[in-house]
Amino acid sequence: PSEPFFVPKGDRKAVFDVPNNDFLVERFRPVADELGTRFGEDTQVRVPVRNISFPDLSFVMELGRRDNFSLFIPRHREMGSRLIDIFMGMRTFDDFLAVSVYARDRVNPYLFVYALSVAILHRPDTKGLQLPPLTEIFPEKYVDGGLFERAREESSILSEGARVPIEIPLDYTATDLEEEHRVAYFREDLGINLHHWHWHLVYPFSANRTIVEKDRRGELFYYMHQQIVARYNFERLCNRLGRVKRLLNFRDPIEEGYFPKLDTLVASRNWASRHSGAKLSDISREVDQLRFDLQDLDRWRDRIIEAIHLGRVINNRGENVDLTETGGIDILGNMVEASIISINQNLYGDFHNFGHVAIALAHDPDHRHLETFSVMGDPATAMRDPVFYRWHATIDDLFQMHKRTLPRYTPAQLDYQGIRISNIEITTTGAGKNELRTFWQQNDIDLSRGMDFAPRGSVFARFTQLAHAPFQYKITVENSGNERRMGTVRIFMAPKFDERGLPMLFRDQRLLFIELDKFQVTLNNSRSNTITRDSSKSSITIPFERTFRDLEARPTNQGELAAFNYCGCGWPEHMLVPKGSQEGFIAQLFVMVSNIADDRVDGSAPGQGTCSESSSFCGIRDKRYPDKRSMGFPFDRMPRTGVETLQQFLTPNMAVTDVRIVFNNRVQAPRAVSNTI
Ligand code: CUO
Repeated sequence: PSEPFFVPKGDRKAVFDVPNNDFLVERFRPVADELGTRFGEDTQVRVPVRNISFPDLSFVMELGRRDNFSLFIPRHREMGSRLIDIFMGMRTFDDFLAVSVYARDRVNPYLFVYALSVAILHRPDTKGLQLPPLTEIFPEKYVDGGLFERAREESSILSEGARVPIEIPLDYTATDLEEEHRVAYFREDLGINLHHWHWHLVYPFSANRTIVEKDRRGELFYYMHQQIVARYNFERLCNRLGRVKRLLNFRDPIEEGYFPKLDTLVASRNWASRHSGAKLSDISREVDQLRFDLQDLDRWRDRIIEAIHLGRVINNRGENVDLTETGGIDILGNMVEASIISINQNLYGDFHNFGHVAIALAHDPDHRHLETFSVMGDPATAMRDPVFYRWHATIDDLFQMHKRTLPRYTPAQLDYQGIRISNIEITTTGAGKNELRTFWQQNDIDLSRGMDFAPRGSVFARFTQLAHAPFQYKITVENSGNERRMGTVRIFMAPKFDERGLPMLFRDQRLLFIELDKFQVTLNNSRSNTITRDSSKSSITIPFERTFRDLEARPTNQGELAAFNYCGCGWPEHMLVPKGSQEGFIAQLFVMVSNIADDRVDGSAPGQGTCSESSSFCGIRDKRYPDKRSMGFPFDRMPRTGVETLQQFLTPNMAVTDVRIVFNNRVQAPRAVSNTI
């Protein structure tokens, strides 16, 4: 990155005063003054850097400056953990700053930004420090590679005020000849990919245990990715595509090809493509010190499945540990992923991560072509590739296998005695009752932080995304008890019909329910409590500004500071509602008010605290997950015997209504651009 990572965008003209002889890499020493002048022009802020004795970075520097970095490759992962440890181990902020500046000029930039981001998210003294969006640091992970030449052209010929945004067409990676391309707008959405990257920063699977061991992280790995697959399937049904197929046989050719058309600016390479019909192979790459066979994946999966069916796993000491009704899923999540807190990595391996690796290296499994991994090897880019969803459908299937072994929820567990929902509806301004509206929206992002060019200043890329009109839920609830009572409102939506246009079986539909919102309410003891709630308040989303912009406004008090950076994690608000269809896609809206006694967690509640907007997907920093129920409740388990349809599943504290999602193929011009231009 050409901009100093630490300096907020408002104060862009800043340089680091590095002590003594340690200015940039030694090779550039002869031109140091010249460089200092060029980058120091108009300097307003000088950041002094302490002279400290620097830690040994030799292991971390074994990854070349111009190589790509993958969290999924164990050796890279170890380097990441080492660097995170170094950053976390600095006793004061000044020491941390000094070592960061020192590392920045030596370490591979992808590795550096990853480790620095994790450290900033977890150090107590950097809680208020903002992470710039990754789209700005490494725009090449998000936009068509051809764009950068044009951006350079624009910037070198025109002054900042005269530059116009460079438009990225919606369809640039494929055509409709490829069926899968119909859902490219979802896979390639910048906000979705930023969310996924940020989620993995907040929940790294490899680092110091104190960072990794967060409340219910294994379960959240399951739930957040289950919801991604559910949302993708919902989106597919809107586009007349069938639900995504699991990747069951690792020797079968993979039908879905993907040509990302992304460059790596650092490595000066294209991200590798995968042709349709590509096959996976055993991996043997000296360069990555990586060797494993597809049979290892088979073996790990067999052992995981055996453990699920036995209802217990074997830990590192050879002892049996039961997969219990509430805690089993957390053990499985960490074990399947696998995170360093896997209960037994020798036995259950590294199934999910090595699946990413095998797919990411399908084009050069033994490094004979000197190629590196493809988009599946990086959480910042993986969701672009159709195979991501096939892989995560496979992973989710393991979790569902476990969920199918659990006792079904009884009506008593689902119901909330004395609470009855009498009506639910959705209102969208300018639309009929229970109608949702979607359309295309253009937006601009600044590429300049991630590019080193002169003259400097902003250069914008204009991209097109799905969006929806804001809407409101109105829920009428009766409380027949004598007292006020609290409850948790849980709102989900799923397609009503399957691929053939037939009403969905509940046992299939429950896996397609996507969470829209979750919040606590107090109900008066009256016939009708009316609850209204804006869609923008959703428990899974963060606002557009949060996803894409540096936040200019600094938080004002300690409490806000504490939670500030969790803000970057969250489903982008513009992708809350699936696309629907022009004729109107019929979905079912589900609302439930559950009994607070079974929901409440001491000291933590959904959406409470600053920057806890996306608490359902991201949790809340330094707090327990704010909902005691199993994640995905009430749809996470098989329905009780006799329940074949959604209607039969309902208890009085639940309600369902049909909604239509109407898509309009018009493109809305960009909203007001950020105040950073
Ligand atoms: Cu998020 Cu596979 O875990 O990418």
